[in-house]
Amino acid sequence: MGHHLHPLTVAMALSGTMALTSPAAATEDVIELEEILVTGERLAAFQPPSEVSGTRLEATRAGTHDTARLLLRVPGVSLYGAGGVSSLPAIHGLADDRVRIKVDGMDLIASCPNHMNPPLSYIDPTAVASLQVYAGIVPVSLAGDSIGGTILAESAAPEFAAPDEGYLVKAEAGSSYRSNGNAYSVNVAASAATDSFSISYAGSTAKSDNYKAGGDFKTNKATGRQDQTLPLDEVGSTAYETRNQILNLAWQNGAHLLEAKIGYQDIPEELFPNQRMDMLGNEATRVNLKYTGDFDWGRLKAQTDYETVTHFMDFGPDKRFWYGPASGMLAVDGTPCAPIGSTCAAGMPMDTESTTLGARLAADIDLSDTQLLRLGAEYQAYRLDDYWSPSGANMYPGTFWNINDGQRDRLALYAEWEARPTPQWQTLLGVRYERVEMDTGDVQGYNTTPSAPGNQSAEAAAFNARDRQQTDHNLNLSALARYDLDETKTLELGVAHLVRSPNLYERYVWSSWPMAASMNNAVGDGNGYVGDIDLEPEQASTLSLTFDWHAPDRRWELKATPYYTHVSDFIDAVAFDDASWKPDQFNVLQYANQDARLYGIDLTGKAPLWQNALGRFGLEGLLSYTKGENRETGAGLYNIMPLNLTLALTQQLGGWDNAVEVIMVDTKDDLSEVRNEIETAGYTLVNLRGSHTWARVRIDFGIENLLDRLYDLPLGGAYLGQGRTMALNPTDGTLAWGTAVPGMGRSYYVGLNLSF
Ligand SMILES: [Cu+2]
Repeated sequence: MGHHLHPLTVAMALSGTMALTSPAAATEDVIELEEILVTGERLAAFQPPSEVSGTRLEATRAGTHDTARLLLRVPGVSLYGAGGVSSLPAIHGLADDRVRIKVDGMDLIASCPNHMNPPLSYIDPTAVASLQVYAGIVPVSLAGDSIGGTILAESAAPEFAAPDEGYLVKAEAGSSYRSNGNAYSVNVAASAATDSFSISYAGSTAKSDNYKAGGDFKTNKATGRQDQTLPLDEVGSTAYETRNQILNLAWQNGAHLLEAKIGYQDIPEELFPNQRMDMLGNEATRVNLKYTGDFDWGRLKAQTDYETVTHFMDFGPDKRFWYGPASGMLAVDGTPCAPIGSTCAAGMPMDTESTTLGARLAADIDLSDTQLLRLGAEYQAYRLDDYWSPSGANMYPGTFWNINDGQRDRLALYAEWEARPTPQWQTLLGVRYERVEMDTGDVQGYNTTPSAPGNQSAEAAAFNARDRQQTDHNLNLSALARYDLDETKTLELGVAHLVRSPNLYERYVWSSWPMAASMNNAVGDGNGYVGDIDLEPEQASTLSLTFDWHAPDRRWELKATPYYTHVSDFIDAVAFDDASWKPDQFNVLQYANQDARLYGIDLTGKAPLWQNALGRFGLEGLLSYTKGENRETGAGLYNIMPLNLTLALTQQLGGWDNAVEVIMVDTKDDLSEVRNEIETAGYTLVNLRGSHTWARVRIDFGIENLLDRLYDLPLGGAYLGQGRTMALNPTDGTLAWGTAVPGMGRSYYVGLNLSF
């Protein structure tokens, strides 16, 4: 915690001025690495407040296949629960599309009405070399169409052989096992390089069954127990299987570096405990071309990338079971009742297809030894189709077009000035303009006759009669100043005004038919959502201060970051129809602009305790508090992580690195009323972690939730992991409102990594 690798790691590697050893090889000589980098410092880019890389990254990724979980101990970050590899990071209470997430520089977009395939789900934890987090205040060169902050995920930079070395050949292999859910993963990486050409490949696969909670959680406030088709402690719809591959080619010639990254992901199954559907197929292909050049005047970076996503949803096994015997309508085990028709349905296929084209040009101009000017232009063209093929019963006879030919194009220009007027002062000032243009084609329901269920025909006709083209002009500003009072105290002050336009689902999802609306839900609360074409962009103004008190060598440190954000036109939700909205149930809601504010504090610290024959002992801590308020209703904002504290007692001895971790989380009772957000109780968890590093071998092991506590995930949403999920509020005892998704019970994990 608070351990800080120098951010130049990425900047230097990208600029091609030095080839960086992979973090896997760095292991114990992290300190040395820092020193090397610092000596090469020119005007340093503003350090991101947090970075996860090197040994810290390796320790964090043992036992998880979800890249977002690598951010769990980053100050200010909390995670919305989703599928096993798709958690959505929130920064200071703002999540999902409100956070700019770049994977190897690409702005990836979740193409799914439930945001099941968010950006970080496209890179395996074992392929990540570093994660940098900017909370709230973001330099405009890294911001854009987001208000909460920025997360930069980078895979390993290319390595080249030294000029007199001839060839460089490297390989790495790893495997992990987690007892809860019987989860395992395998990853391999290999690279070969001359002094000018480098080729590398990384592939990984991970698989898990449903996990088990620390006890029986299926007690439903409304109806007693839910259907008992699964053991009472088994969390339905938490299984997954993923496959990720990256091929990276790079050429280096003097001060020029050209990189081509080709990525392919195939997720045959990822089930969702807080969604009514499951992801039964996700295929993404990416090509990413990047040029970096060093010139007398500075550095030039050019990048273009193209991604296609094919996403498919239907009911996974735990959601399919109910239908056979109870309804007499749908097949139990997936055997289709043929032919489909008004009395026979075979599931509910939902397809989403998208393409994303991105292009970026950035110039870092060295004005002097102490001043840097960054100029940049970015373009992104996004296309999305979301359609549901006929499957019978009410979902019949035609195709339901949720979004037809959705378009969202962004054009951005920015200028950013960074300076070090005196050795103690560092300042940054930037302005960024974005134009966001959106449009979509005509829609239709399954059934186009006036008697179709849920008012489909009339709502489709009204939507089609509207002009749906929208253009937003968004102005972003940010200013940061850092001042070293002396070698043990640093003060940092930031102000930012950041703007995000609504996404395609927020503006263009059109049906209030509960069955259809409940398929559109990006937050896992079980409600149905209807869009609003006239939504305005969200505008967030943030003020943040960091006081950083530390030993000159950072053996101990204490950091406090209080922050305040006011969001005008925050996209919250209101009842779609006041007359039918009820407490303690799922409802149909509509996105609406409302004023909101968020404030809180992050506290982190670490201190050495003692040193004896058993090693060096230390204490690390992280405390986070966030409060979110809807200023119009006075209610809380949805999914705000309650007050929480993580303390770790660490021990280092030779190659051993061990820790006892205690996590304390308060009750979540500051709730979004309109969403009928479920209260969750406070809890304490104990984790044990160990690792040993040799020159070419690293082993990680541990026990998470040592005491097998049964607890609800505060940000896990509503449990929809089994039973009859298609009815909004079923009355037959299955899956009523009121059960939260529980966290994982006791779990043993072990991970092994070898490098050659
Ligand atoms: Cu989906």
